[in-house]
Amino acid sequence: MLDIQSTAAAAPQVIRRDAYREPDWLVPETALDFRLDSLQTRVKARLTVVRHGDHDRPLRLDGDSLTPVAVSVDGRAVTDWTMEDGQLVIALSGVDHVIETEVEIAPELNTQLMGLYASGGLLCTQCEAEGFRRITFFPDRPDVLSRYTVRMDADKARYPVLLANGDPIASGDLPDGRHWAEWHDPFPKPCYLFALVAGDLEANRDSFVTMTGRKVDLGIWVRAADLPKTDHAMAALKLSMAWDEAMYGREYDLDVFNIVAVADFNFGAMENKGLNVFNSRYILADPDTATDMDYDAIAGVVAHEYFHNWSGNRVTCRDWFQLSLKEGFTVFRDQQFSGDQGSKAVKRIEDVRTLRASQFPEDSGPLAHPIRPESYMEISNFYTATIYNKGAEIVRMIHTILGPEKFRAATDLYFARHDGEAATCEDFVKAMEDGGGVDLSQFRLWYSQAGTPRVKAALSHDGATARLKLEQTVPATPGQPEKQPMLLPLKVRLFGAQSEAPLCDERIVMLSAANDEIVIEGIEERPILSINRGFSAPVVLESDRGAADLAFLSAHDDDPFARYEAMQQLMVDTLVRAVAEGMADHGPVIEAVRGTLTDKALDASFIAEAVLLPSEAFIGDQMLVVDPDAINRARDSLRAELGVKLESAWRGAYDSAQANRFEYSPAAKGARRLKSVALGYLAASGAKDAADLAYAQFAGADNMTDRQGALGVLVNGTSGNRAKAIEAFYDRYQDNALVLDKWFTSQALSTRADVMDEVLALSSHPDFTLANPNRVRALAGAFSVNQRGFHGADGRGYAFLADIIIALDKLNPQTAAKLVPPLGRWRRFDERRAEKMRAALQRIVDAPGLSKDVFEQASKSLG
Ligand code: 0A1
Ligand code: ZN
Repeated sequence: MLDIQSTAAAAPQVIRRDAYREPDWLVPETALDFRLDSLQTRVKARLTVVRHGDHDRPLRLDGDSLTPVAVSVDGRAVTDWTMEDGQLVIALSGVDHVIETEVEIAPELNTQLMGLYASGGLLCTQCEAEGFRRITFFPDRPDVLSRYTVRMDADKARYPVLLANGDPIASGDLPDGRHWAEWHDPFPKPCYLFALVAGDLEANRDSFVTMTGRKVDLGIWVRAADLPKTDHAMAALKLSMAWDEAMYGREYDLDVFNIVAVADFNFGAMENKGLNVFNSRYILADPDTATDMDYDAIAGVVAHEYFHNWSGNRVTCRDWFQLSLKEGFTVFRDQQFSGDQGSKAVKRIEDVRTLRASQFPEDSGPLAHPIRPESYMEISNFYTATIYNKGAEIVRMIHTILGPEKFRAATDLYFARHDGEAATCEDFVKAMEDGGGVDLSQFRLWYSQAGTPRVKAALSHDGATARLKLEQTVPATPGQPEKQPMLLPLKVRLFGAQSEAPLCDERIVMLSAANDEIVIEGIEERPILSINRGFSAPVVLESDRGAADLAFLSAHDDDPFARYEAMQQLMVDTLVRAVAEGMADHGPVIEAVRGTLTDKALDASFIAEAVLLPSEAFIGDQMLVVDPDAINRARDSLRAELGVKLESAWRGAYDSAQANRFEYSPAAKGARRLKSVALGYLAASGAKDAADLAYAQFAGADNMTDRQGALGVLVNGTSGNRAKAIEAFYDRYQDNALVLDKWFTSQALSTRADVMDEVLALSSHPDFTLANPNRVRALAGAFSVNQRGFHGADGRGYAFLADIIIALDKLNPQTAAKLVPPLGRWRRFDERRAEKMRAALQRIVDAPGLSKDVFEQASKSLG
């Protein structure tokens, strides 16, 4: 007999890029009316709809978990509508109509944090990508642009502040302690940019005068107690506004720009038109609670969201396959901005480190996808390092190919051509070609081919001629077994081994074929190759440069990124050999680090980056089969020897930064960074006084960078100061959620053998909760990138993560799905670990009632 009772849920529908069709109906005007209440919010929508094209298809309005209370067409109540897969379907006879709907929603019960939800007593919205359909019935797709008027009323005591997109129009009081406000946004926008916030908030107010002399009122809205922590974000906002005018000619276009900070948020922040909503971790900062890294991240995210006003809002995306059109470009813009605020070189190093830590693994695993994907089940799974960070690298390469002036001409053309439109990646590339006067035909492969290209470089020298042989391959990725060669802009320069001077100018080699040979004449002495300077192409480079040449470049290259890179390569080569052979000669690394550490011409922030060993995960990425224990031993041993052999240099670096009082400046930040790096090496050396030094730094710090830096060192150790510091930190900050996240993370990143037990205990701590995404990421997210802890041979790390994912999926599928990828790396591990990782993934896939978010990630990860 046929088993018709099969319980297997139908696999979610796959959406394909090539299935794009223009919308059947447009919505030029939208009026929304909210009667706000945490448990019972009534939403009335009035849509002016216009038939688009010659067809007789009905109007389909997307809805997710909505039930219509009332529907009317042109002022008359109708009942002949139907519901199909959540959509409200209404047959219409004319060319234009006015559609009114009414629904009720319960923000307090919305644990997904998509749509209208409650966070710490506030009501706020998150609509990107498909959250608006959880608020009201609407064609929830980015190519339907509408002008919005929003009226809301609410209890005045609970929700004294009522904000929405655009400009405030009117407000007033109502009977029964309620009040109302109306906002109007003159710019047509897709519904993913809609936002509303209601709550008991106070504003840090300021203003900005634009390049044409218009005054814009700025407000950063937070709980009253947090007001003193908003000055840094406000300064960053004003800097961003001025920078976008100077660098891209982009002026802000409304009279008001508001930002709201909320405690519960799935991502970093959201660029809603005129009303950005932020995860509070990217707004709130003071020296006592935020690290220098937090300060930098705040400035970067404030800039990112602000820059979206042009790259994303004025020119938006036609469909979600074009996501990198706004995200890759905007990340590139925020990276440029941050580079301009401090050291460009250090910013580039940080960005490349992020790319290698999060995007390269994605590109070489089961979830690899091009920056313009071909298909998805759940779009929120595609807010990835590939779309964002690789997308930014691709825009950066266009910038490199065009040069700054032509790039500016091309972006001007792009904004002028597509202002007010929903555009595609192809539109962007075309504008770059037309504005820059170049042919980017082959370059377009970067949009369609996934995988990180590998480049082999070999330099030979004969007489006065240097020959650079280049070979590129692009690895196979899921669904893309065969690849074509890409266009790779490689910045190259040669240095003289004897003269220690450059032998030629920097040139950009455009590698377009699988193999090529570049000839450079007039090279009279043995040349040393500096290649992919500034990380001009996002590739993995293999070269035959030995330890001596890498050490030379780490000391003499004139490109600071290339110096850093040479040092990293030297360290990686040494560590990979140590893992393979059980030992390696540490001498060249130690001497190169000594040279950098004692080079008076270098600034502290650069030194701190350059002397850091590559992470265990990155070392693993270089190996066919990752052996976490051997990597850990090799890295610890090199670290210890660096600590011992250079002890006096570390002490010197530590002491020279010790006396500084807190100040937020590039020089002071660099000094603090180097201080904590030096402390880490002293602890690794086994120096008797290291734990006391760390505890003294912890207890005496006047800022969070020093305090957390010391805590990180103590947490890895065994001294009695460890427990004391963990407890003191908790006691001091237990009422500050953002700092408590650091407390969880510091322990989750511990390098001790008992980290799994500690993480399990922390997951039962009264302050651990699945309801807050930051807290989940602080513990489970951080632990999953702690290679030695997470990949403990007993497999308990995998089981722990699977348990969290399954439990969280019931509340917040988006955040749960983001935790899956570390399990998908099973192919890279030995069979015993791989088996346990697959079992964890299978248990997730088999969990009853699984969301499509987690199903997509886990089933693709099983491969
Ligand atoms: N567009 C935002 C990212 C973002 C995406 C989805 C969200 O929904 C939960 C929230 C934010 C950005 O790039 O900053
Ligand atoms: Zn963005």
